[in-house]
Amino acid sequence: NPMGTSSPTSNPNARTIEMLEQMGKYYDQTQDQWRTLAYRKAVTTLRKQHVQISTAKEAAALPFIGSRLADKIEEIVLTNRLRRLDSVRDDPTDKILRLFLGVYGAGLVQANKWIQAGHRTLDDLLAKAKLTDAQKVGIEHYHDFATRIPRAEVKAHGDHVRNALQLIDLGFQATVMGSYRRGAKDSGDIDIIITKPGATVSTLRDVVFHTLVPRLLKTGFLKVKLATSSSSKWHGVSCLPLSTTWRRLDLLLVPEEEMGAALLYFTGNDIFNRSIRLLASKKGMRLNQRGLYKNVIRGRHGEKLNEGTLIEGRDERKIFEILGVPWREPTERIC
Ligand code: DCP
Ligand code: MG
Ligand code: MN
Repeated sequence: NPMGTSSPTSNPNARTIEMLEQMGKYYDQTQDQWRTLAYRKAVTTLRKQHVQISTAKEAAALPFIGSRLADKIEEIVLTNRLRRLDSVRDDPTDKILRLFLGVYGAGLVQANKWIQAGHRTLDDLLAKAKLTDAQKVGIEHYHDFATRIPRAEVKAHGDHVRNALQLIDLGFQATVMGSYRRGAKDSGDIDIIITKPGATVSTLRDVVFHTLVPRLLKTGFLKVKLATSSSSKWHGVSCLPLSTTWRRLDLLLVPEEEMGAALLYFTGNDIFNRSIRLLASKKGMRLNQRGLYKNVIRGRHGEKLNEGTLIEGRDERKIFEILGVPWREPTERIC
């Protein structure tokens, strides 16, 4: 439950939801995106039910619940447990895989390589594996990065970045995005959009990458750069003054004319984004983090054959309007 608001005990399917969430979390840790999504959708469906769903048949009749998931729901209600969950929990190789997949930047290929090489613990990796600088940081701060960040602290990181930015140029704006903008009580990382009305991306880049980031690295607020995934993204680590907990921080530079689409994209959540993009493509349009485009020509398999023409990028509300979707507050964009 990303909002941390609803009380699970009030739902007649609370126990089932709890177990399915654990199963979904397991699949998330093993980077099985398809199953993670399936479990999240099933949980969302179950949350909306006002009666207990106790048989596979009842479950399978609901949206987003396939026959295998339906069987699991019946098993939970009948036996109060889920054998699949017990077995994955106890499998030692699986535990190590999940441990290694929790290292920042490590994917399935890397994690399996470490296992193949005989490594079993994070200390093994530090002592014996050849690691990138980012992986080293990911291991040394494994616990910090696995800990949720309380909302007040997310805000404090955002304020710190904004204050430093406005000492350089008062025209700059910094907005905290992601789960924070959706109102979550805690977040996995800190996502910040930086913009300045009228400024080009190259100006933004200049100020942020050549002045702001070096300055904040010097003061010790920023600890280390982990990656720059594109020319307008910075992934790294920050730490509040007087704190010792390192946090994952993402900066994204956005020109004013793309702010609406960027706000929409970085507010999420990821499933909401998928469904609104799908809707755009069904209407012959295309939505990405830069804008909404029309006259997109698609081939017989839905693949796009041209880029289309930009219709709207600047205004988040207008993008909803053009798509014919009633406005949804960020806090309502939870799927
Ligand atoms: N996003 C997306 N699809 C992805 C990853 C991200 O659409 N595969 C978008 C929606 C997310 C936003 O980017 O809300 C920020 O990504 P995060 O991974 O930081 O996710 P959240 O901020 O939503 O959650 P968390 O609290 O775990 O950071
Ligand atoms: Mg986030
Ligand atoms: Mn992020």
